[in-house]
Amino acid sequence: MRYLAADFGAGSGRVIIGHIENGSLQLEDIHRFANKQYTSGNTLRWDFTYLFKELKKGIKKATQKYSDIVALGVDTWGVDFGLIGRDGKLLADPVCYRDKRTAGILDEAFKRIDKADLYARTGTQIMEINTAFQLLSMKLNNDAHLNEAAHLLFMPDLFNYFLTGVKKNEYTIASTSSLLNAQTKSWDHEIFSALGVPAAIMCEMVFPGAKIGRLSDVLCKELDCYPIDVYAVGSHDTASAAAVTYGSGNRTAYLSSGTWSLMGVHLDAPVLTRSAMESELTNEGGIADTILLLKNITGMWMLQCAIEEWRRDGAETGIKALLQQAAAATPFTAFIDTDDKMFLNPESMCGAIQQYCTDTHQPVPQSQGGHVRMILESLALKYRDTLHLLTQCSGKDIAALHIVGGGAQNKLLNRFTADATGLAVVAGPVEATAIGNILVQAMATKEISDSNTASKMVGRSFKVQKYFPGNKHLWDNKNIPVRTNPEQ
Ligand code: LFR
Repeated sequence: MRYLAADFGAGSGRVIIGHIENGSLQLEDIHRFANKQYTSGNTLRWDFTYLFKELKKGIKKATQKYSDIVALGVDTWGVDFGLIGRDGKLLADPVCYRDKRTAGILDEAFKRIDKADLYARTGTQIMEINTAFQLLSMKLNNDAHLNEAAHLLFMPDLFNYFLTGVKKNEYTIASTSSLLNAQTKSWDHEIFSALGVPAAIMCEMVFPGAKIGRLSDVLCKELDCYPIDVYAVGSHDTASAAAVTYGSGNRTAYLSSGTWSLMGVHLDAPVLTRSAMESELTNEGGIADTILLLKNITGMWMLQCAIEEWRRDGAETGIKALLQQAAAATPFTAFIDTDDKMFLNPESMCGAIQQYCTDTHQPVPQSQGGHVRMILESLALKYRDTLHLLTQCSGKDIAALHIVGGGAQNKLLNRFTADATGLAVVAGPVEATAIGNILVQAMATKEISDSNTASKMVGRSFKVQKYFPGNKHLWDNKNIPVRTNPEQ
């Protein structure tokens, strides 16, 4: 029995086959592809047709190789969505959360709903990118597609719809929207009416493990493949990745490290306090009825943009060499708040970094290695500060940190993180999101009995690396200077 995980990240996507052999989970990469936003007119969008084509390629390759694929699950980044017209067609490519349409939208939102009330209902970190604010900006611009829309499907829902013809909203991805009530786990109609956003476009909610449907006949014919059941998984990539860290123990925090760094703790119930709101923590849906209290931190995005910029300028250095240069660069020259709005989607990331340093009276890094070191050290400090907030708001006494995802491969950052936080760090597996996705499918088909068994299987199946803190004293007096003119 084999499972297919389709995992779409903001920078790349992959289709991975999983199967259980002698109590251990085996993975096989079957298809990988790049992902990137594109600009059409003034709008930043995702190329859904291309992404769906790549998913189909993955399904075709997998079904040609194996005849025993029983299930498929899709996970993606959060908050973004496609609108479906009355004729069942996608009205336009989904807009990317980094698009400028939501710049300044929070002022408009809070004229309509009280910030603390919104947080108490949803428990969602208030970020301009959230679905609720994207929809509000469309409404304020009298957006034709919003007026025409019959259904809203979040990114994973959209793939599931094109695979099966079934329109559902999955809970974990819905929990990134700022439209979901954290206690009832259903749409909060008062938020819709306060913002003037139509609740009628939302679909029936499904939870991880629910069967959505089967690959449609048309698709099976097109791909010359046999039918496969499509399941709702932790379809928010963060939920799937965090699922892999359940077994790490009650005193271990997790960090899902990719384009974003999602750092948090597993809880049974949401923390909807003012202090959680002020700490900018979010309560997102996890699998198996848990809550992920976490912070969205800008992660590898800055590094990805800087590398892309050096490549465009013909000054590309491979990541390995860059990390070596960073390791040799002078420590602690400057720190940036990676979550400053100026880094969301700047024309030049290096330019934005320089601006931040100038604004905060710090020396501007000169070399590529210097830039990389400063980004990584700043991230490590952000992790340290976030752990304090998580401890305060959850009451958990955090003793270790489990890093999963692509960023777990960054040894220099892992070392900085152990040193800055003073915690033991466990790093890996890299493909946590696909693993979490597959585990939910295997629980749905009853090949795995429950999440405890799933956690033990993860422990047996994947190697991890350990880092122990040293030099904490060097980090203790370091702080990230805040810009005093953040509106620019
Ligand atoms: C990570 C992630 C975060 C979400 C961000 C934007 O990939 O899903 O959880 O806040 O992307 O959607």
